[in-house]
Amino acid sequence: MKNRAIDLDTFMQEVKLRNPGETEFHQAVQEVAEDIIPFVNQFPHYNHASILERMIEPDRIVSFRVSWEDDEGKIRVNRGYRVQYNSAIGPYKGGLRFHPTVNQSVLKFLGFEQVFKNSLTTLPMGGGKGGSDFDPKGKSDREVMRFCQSFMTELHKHIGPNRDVPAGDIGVGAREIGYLFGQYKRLENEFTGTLTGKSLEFGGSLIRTEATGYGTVYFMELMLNHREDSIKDKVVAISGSGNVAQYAAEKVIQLGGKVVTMSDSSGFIHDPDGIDEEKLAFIIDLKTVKRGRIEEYAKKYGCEFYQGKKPWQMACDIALPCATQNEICLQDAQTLVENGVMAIAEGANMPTYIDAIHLFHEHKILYAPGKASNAGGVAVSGLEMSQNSQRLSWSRKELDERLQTIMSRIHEQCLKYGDEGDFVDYVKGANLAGFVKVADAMLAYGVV
Ligand code: NDP
Ligand code: 2IT
Repeated sequence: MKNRAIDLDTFMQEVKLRNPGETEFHQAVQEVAEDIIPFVNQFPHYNHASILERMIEPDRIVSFRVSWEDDEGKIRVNRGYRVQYNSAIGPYKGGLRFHPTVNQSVLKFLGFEQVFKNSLTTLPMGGGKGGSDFDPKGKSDREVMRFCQSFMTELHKHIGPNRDVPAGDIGVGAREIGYLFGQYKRLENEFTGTLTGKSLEFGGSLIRTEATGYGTVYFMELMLNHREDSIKDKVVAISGSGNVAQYAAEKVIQLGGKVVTMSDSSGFIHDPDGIDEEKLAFIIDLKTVKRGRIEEYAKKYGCEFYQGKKPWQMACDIALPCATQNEICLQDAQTLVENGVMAIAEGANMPTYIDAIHLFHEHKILYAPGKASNAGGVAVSGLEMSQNSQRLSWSRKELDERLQTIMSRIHEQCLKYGDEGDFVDYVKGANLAGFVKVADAMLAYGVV
């Protein structure tokens, strides 16, 4: 019997019933379903094979206890996860997030988006995501090490270079990857490329640290170039001050734009003179070495710090949300539009609510969803896997060129499916292009 055409509301009701309380996951599915449902109704061989229904269900979810001892000798308990979402086009691939807000809904939304993103990179990677509700903030290096070792003692059973290759995300940077990889190697007694984002001494790739931020800005430049414009002389508001925000800022500065805001979970700083390379070096040291707060920038450079506020209230030409999910609500979007924003590219995953995306579209503002614009990070992770398999390392120049080529291929795929003449719908373009490759692989495998 053949499936009938799918209706978005009925489909979303079913998703909510089957995944109760998982609001972030519902949001990520809705954003994709708005584009995919009309498409699978138009090309019913996908619908008849229930491909979308299969794609929203993860292959498996592993959830486990992580016990560890703090510096006072107290035993702490956290919860660890790995969501292995889809391996149709390659081994599961995606980051690990350590943050107190981590739960199954957050990791399912991230894993689901990762499937589409990894497909867009043109590299052979499936999608997955993992992490823990562990909060690295305020913990000593030794506490972080003991947590990572305990986490990996369980996770190692489920990952491997051809099975599942984790990397970093919020709260997981070079320090954590070092501890995680060290424990993986000990347990498996093998030196493989099972994690990416490794340091250069033990199989890491040049440009991986910069890749997500650089890639986001390359994508922004591609969108602007398509409208015969560029980043040069534009005023840019960035949120976040972690890995992605830092290197997005660096690339904007290199391309002649003026970065006026950065933020953390306490608030944002506004520097009307612009954050230059020297000031950015202060932020990178503050955040990655001293693990301090962005407010210290305002004290050092005598500019304004807005406690508990988001940067979107400041006038800008370009907005680059690079902190976390749901940081641009409808009201923020309205303010951005009123202040004349011309383009948004997401460095973070799902930082924009759906009604805010619709508002940008109504105003024909260039808007790149994270699954397209932040794919440079996982793309260079894919290149780290290739280098590890070859037991070679490529030069910075070669990797930066490959990153730029991948970002322009993603842009081309978005145009292929999202160009509507006077406007490019990058959400639709990314969703459809990401979907088709995975869906066609799943069709080839039969009913799995
Ligand atoms: P980091 O941990 O390096 O930095 C996160 C930044 O976001 C910090 O400034 C942090 O502030 C801020 N932040 C985190 N949670 C919140 C919150 N709930 N409210 C306000 N601010 C918050 O992470 P990354 O830079 O790696 O990741 C940032 C985003 O980019 C995430 O959405 C991630 O999924 C996405 N991403 C990351 C990739 C990567 O390669 N690292 C690849 C693709 C996407 P504070 O210091 O106060 O916690
Ligand atoms: O969201 C993401 O794409 C990442 N956190 C990077 C994943 C990776 O495997 O490099």
